[in-house]
Amino acid sequence: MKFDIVIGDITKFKADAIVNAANRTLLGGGGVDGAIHRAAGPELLAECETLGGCATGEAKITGGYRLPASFVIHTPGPVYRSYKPEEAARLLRNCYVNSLKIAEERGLKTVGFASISTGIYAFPLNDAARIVAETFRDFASQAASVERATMVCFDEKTADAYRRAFAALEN
Ligand code: AR6
Repeated sequence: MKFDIVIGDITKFKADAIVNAANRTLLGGGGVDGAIHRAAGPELLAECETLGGCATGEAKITGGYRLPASFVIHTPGPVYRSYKPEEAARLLRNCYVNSLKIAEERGLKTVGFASISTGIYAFPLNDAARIVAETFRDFASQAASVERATMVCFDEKTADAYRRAFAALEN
């Protein structure tokens, strides 16, 4: 599994699945979650309504409907201030690991991730980027179907944090 970074709108990203920074209701919200629901259409909410929510750090998959992506993996990240930092870090790592596990179970090859928890949920960006870099590195050796995990960053500042964290792994 390779991992990389692009800047762009994840609702336009072509991949087998995109990963949504959801909340525990899975019924939509603001930020990237709102954008994904708007772009996918009402069928996405209808499917999400059947799922019964999702615990923080877990993940559930739906169709992508009107999105270019075939599937959406929904994962509620931690609200940073609701946990001790180590627990927030563990939960954020779980978001990425559980999303990748679902992608593996479905035999998916390409997965685009939103920057989970670093917007409204206020997880410090550089800490989140380091956790993601280490999680991707650790998962890469066990990945069978997933060939590429891409961080789809909405702005330059976010992309830069992931760039630096991925580069730090190589040193
Ligand atoms: N494409 C890619 N990234 C985006 C897009 C987009 N179209 N729009 C925003 N981002 P956030 P969270 C980036 O706040 O912190 C929702 O209400 C954004 O710049 O969307 O996990 C949910 O329902 C930031 O870098 O997610 C939850 O209640 C990143 O996506 C809550 O927000 C994540 O920011 C989740 O908060």
